[in-house]
Parts: sequence; structure tokens; C-alpha cells
Amino acid sequence: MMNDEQYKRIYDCVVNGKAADAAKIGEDMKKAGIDSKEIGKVLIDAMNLVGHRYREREIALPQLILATHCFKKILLPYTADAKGKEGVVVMGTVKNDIHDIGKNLVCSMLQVYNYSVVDLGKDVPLEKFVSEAKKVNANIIGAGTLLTATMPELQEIINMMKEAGIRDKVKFAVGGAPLTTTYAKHIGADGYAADAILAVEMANHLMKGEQHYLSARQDK
Ligand code: B12
Repeated sequence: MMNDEQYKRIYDCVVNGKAADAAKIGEDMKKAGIDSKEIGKVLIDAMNLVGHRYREREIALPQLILATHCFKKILLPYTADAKGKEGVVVMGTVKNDIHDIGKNLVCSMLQVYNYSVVDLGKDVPLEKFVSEAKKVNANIIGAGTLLTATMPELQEIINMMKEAGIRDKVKFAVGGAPLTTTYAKHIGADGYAADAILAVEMANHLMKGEQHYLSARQDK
């Protein structure tokens, strides 16, 4: 179990963007036997505060990005051990959308939890999700968007999966701030998760053969 001091060390590092300390913190936590799931929870708590501060214009974009670097660096010792044996996930942000901070956090978290992640990046042409999934024999395609204007692209990926004959073999999961479980259900997605920890939970359920797993935070 993590103690208060350890919690504060991680939280403070991310919230205040102390990138130089991040790698050491990750190593120390690993040595102390702290579970990656516990680390993940603190990281999400910290990112929630950072996100709030950014929205309120208390901090600027470089600070937001610095926080995500800390997030990833703290997880590095955990990612390094991961063998990707839980499943293969192809992830990306849909075309015309350049937001990738949240998607990157989801990729890191899935890697920590032993998923092999093919990160297609941002502004990804829709056909790339499908062609890459076929190429790497993916179990899950994860597509994100932060713009309401590009939300319909998610449904389009499902259509392309059907055309390519992979809809019944590959699960389709969506995420991003404007999405909800209702929207995910409406377009026929198999998975939805409101944050990076829930994304791992969702992937685990889908890999166990569950048809759908739509996981909102309790406050959503
Ligand atoms: C940072 C930011 C930017 C940065 C992006 C930097 C980057 N590298 O990503 C910059 C400055 C570049 C930017 C640009 C723009 N932005 Co912007 N941006 C934001 C902001 C403030 C934060 C987004 C963010 O990173 N959040 C933090 C992360 C951690 O949260 P998250 O993305 O939601 O991710 C979590 C979950 O959603 C989930 N998740 C995310 N992806 C996925 C995927 C899957 C598969 C799963 C399962 C889960 C999952 O897990 C993540 C981790 O917990 C939001 C405001 C907001 N409230 O969200 C606006 C916001 C998204 N942007 C907005 C807009 C309009 C734009 C611009 C069009 C602005 C402009 N006029 O130029 C451009 C977009 C250009 C384009 N073509 O894409 C609007 C969108 C409005 C709308 N309804 O469509 C928002 C909501 C701001 C606003 N209130 O107006 N933006």
C-alpha cells in the first residue's frame, strides 16, 4: 500500500511538472513494491487537477504537456517490464483532430498493464485504423477525439471495419472528453472509458470476451 508521503511525491511531481524528478520517483516506487494500479490512480488524480488548472487558465499549455511527460516518465520502469501479452491495441486520434495528450496517457497505461500498443498518433486517416489492425492482428481498435465536429468519424471507422470484414474479430473502443457512454452505445462501439485507468479496466473486460464495456467515471 502506498503511504501519504509517496502519494504526495508523485502528485507534486505531476502537478508541478518536476520532470527531472519523475524517472527517479518511478524507480523508487517500483523498488518499494508499489503496484502500478496505485500509481495510476495518483497520476489520474494529479492530471485531473492539471486539466482543471489549464481550463481555468491558471497554467499554460507547456505546463500541461510537462505534466504528461512526468506521468509517462513515472510509469517508465513499469512499462519497461511489460511484455504486451494481454492483447494488441491499435490507438489513434481521428483525422482532423490534433489533440493527443489524453490518448498518449491511455497508451502508456495500457502498456503498463501488459498490452502491446500500436500508437498511430493524431490526425489519423480512418482507413489507417483498419489497415493497421489487420496488419498487426489487433484485438482492439481504440479511437479518440476531443472535437465534437469529428465525433462522427468514430462511426465511420465501424463502417470501415465491417467493409473490411473485421468487425466481429476486433473490438472497437472510443474515448475523449466530449464522448459519453450514451454516445458510445449509440454508434455501436464495444468500449468506452472516461480516463486512462478505466481504459485498462475496459480493455481487460473486452479481452475476457465481454461484448460491451462502457465505463464512465461516477461523476459523469
Ligand atoms: C490541450 C488542448 C488543446 C491543445 C492540444 C495539445 C495536444 N498535443 O493534445 C491545442 C492547443 C493544440 C488545442 C488545439 C485546438 N483545440 Co483544444 N483543447 C485542449 C484542452 C484544453 C485540453 C485537452 C486535454 O489534453 N485534456 C487532458 C486529457 C488528459 O484529457 P482527455 O483528452 O479527455 O483524455 C482522457 C479521457 O478522455 C480518456 N481518453 C482520451 N482519449 C481516449 C481514447 C480512447 C480509445 C479511450 C478509451 C479513452 C480516451 O483518457 C484520457 C486520460 O485520462 C481541451 C479542453 C477540455 N475541456 O478538454 C480543449 C478543447 C478540446 N479544444 C477545443 C478546440 C476548439 C480546439 C481548436 C479547434 C482550437 C482552435 N480554434 O484552433 C484546436 C484543434 C485543432 C484540431 N484540428 O484539432 C475545444 C473543443 C470544442 C468542441 N466541442 O469541439 C475544447 C473542448 C476547448 C473548449 N472548451 O472550447 N487544444
